[in-house]
This record gives sequence, C-alpha cells and structure tokens, in this order.
Amino acid sequence: MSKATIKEILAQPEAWKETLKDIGREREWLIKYLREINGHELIFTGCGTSYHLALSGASIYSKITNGKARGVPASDILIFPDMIFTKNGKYLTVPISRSGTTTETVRVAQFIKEKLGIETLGISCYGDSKLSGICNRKLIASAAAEESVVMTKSFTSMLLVIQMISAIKSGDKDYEKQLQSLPEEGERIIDKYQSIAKEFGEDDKLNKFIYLGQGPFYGLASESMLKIKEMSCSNSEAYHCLEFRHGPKSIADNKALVTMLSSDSGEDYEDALLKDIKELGARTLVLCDKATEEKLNSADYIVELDSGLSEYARLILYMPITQLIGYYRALSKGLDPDSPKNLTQVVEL
Ligand code: F1P
Repeated sequence: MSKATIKEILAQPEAWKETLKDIGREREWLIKYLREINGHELIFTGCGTSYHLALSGASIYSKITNGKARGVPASDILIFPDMIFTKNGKYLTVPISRSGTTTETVRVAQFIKEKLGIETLGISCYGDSKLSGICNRKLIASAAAEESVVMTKSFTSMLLVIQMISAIKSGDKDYEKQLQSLPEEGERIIDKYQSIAKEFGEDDKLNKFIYLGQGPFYGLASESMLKIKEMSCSNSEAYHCLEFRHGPKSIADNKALVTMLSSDSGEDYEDALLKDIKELGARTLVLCDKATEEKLNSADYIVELDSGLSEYARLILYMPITQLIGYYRALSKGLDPDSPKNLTQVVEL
C-alpha cells in the first residue's frame, strides 16, 4: 500500500516553508499588480477541495485587505455567470486548482478571459498546466504538488498563497510575520496532537462526523468534512457553527463527533453552542488557540494550538489534525486512503 497521503499530511510544514519563500520571490510584480486592481471585487473559484479553499481565501482576503471578495464554485460561474458578474462591475478572478486541469475550472478561466475580458490570476501546484497557460498571471505552490488523490498539503499551501497575497496587498507586516511562524507551529502541533487524531479516527463507537466553523473557518469545516468522506466513506457534514441549532442538531447523539474549528470573533457564541451540543450527548472535539472555561467544561477533548496567532493567520494549523482523523478512520475501516473509493485525482468531464 503506497504511503503518499500520510507523507503529504505530515510534510505540510515543509511545504508551507517553501511556499512562503516562493511567493516572497514574486513580491515585486505582485505589489504593482495588486495596486492596479484597487476597488476590484475578487472572485475566488475552484472545485471540491479547491472550492472550500476559495471560501476561506475570500474571507481572509476581505478582512486583511478591506477589499470585496467572494468564494464561488466554478460550476456556478459556468452555469450562472450573471449571478456572479454584473455588467459594470470590476473584477479579478482567481481560479484555484491543484492539478490545473479540472474541466470546470479550466473552462471558467477560458470563458472569463475570452468572453468577459476579466483578468485572471491562477493559483495551482503546476506551472505548466492548462489553467496556468490560460490565466493572465499565475502563482505556483510547486512544493505542494501531490501524488495522492485527496488534497491535503496542496489545500493548506494554496490557502497560504492567498494569505500572502492578502499580506502583500495590505502591506500588513505584522500579519506577514505571523504567517512566517506557521511552519514551525505546524511541526509542533502535528507532533503534539497526531496521537489524539488517531484515537478519534479509530473510535468505532462513532458513526457520524460533524464539522463546525464560522466565517473563514467554514471553508476549513467543509474541507475537514470532505477529507473524512473521501478517505473513509464516513457520514460527515459541515455547517456554520450557529447554523447547527437550526435543524442539523437533530442528529446529534453519542455516536456523533462534533468538531468545532473555533474562531476568536465568535468565541462567546461558540462556547454557548458547545454547551448545548454537550447536553445533546454528542462527543465534542474543540480546536482552538487558547481554551476558555466553557471549552474546558464542555469539550471531551481540546486541541489547544497556543500559537498566539490571530484567527486569520492560524487557520491552516487546524487542518493536519482533521486530515489525520480522516486518514486514521480509513485505516481503521480497512480502507486505503491512497486509493479512495470512486475518486480520481482529477475530474475531467
Ligand atoms: C479538485 C478535485 C479535488 C478532489 C479530487 C478531485 O482538484 O475535485 O477537490 O478532492 O482530488 O479533484 P483541483 O482542481 O484542485 O486539481
């Protein structure tokens, strides 16, 4: 059995270090380029994992640069372009694709550039892909290229590219300094929490996995949901934290693991929700930077990053843990995470 997936999950801090260097080398043209798009709305887009990346990336870009941004699935641009682009709007579209060959994403880049005359900045792991050849400009996270079918280090590394774009566009030196500490923090967190991820992944009393995240963490919750589904064919769902009360909580029971990808801005709301979830009898895993009293009372387990990083800097540090839960769940079910059922590395229609 090949070991690509686990190798790539554990190699994320190294990929982040290389990606920070790679994007740092593009700084000069990026500063000029991003100045030219002042006032433009950024439309981040992709498919599957890359769509989840677009969701979190848009939220980060908006907050750090105070610019307008949205994350949309490539299929919506393909089928409902007028829903996204208005006649007199000014846009920069950012198609995201690990492979650079996913059909919807490539078709969208072609359509946007040729039919709408809108500028495209592609983000990929391969500089010689179809997508890279179509886009006006490109940023390549080559250290995040993967053998595996499921996306792990490519997800976090391409999200880090968007964080760097945001830091460079805003000129926020403190934010960029925080990003520079992610590789070292990542090594420490993987070393400290890999075993608890294995424990939750192997817990055969669990039969459903629910991931909650608000704001920029919703894209991560969606990606964590997809990982465990792809690798282990488990029942998994993702919601904005506070949406969970509006119906989905009906399935919370002692066989459910509810993982909260905590924010700072929503802490009071999220802590109150955690208490409600515990009272429903579900198992609770909380990922946070610093544990609060409520979290200590209501969480079955807390992954406390203790990084001291802002909520918009630390996001990717949550991902190795949720990726590893999916990985170990697959192994515990006798499945091979490197050959996930029904999936291929690229979807070409
Ligand atoms: C997108 C994608 C992945 C999915 C699987 C198939 O790929 O749909 O999200 O997990 O690997 O491809 P890409 O456009 O980012 O290459």
